Amino acid sequence: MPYDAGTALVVVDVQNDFADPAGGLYVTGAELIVPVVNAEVAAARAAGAQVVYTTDWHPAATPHFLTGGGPWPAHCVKGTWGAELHSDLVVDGDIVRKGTGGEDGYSGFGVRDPLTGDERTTGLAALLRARGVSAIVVVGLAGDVCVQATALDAVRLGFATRVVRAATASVNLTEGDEDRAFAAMAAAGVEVV
Ligand code: VGL
Ligand code: ZN
Repeated sequence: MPYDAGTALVVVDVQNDFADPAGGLYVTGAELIVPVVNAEVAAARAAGAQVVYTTDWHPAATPHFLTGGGPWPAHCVKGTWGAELHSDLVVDGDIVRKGTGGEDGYSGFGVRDPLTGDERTTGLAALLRARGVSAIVVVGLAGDVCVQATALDAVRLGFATRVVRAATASVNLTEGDEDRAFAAMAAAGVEVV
């Protein structure tokens, strides 16, 4: 990908619970994208682009989890091994946490309380704008969940947005979710490469 100082690479949720086969919400093939993500990090850094990492960072009990009435097995509980970034990931930039108050935190830009519908920003957009960023490249996990939500929000917020599909892996909770997610991103104006 072409990077420059006005571009940020946003690495979404490359955490053990998604990326390690022993993780609580393992995404099939996710460990295989880590070197692809690392190559993007290296290219971004070499071009003077920002690199920012998001992390799903949930309390132990949340309506986001099956135990609280939500759709997901427990994952990325703050302070646990599963919430740590994958040990092979090159980490060279700020880390933005999402879902810390028990909300759904699908997008790196904002979270939503599934009970009240209250929405709150993570501060990512402000951080990027303060650094003169107008374009973002999104990679990471999962392609059909948090990558999709992050990329759609980025377009909505006015960033020129690309997703590197080979640097993502998807949950496919329902067969075809990944293809539908990439079609939706492309339809919204995301450049899928
Ligand atoms: C994610 C499901 C639940 C993700 C986060 O990072 O894609 N997926 N929470
Ligand atoms: Zn989550």
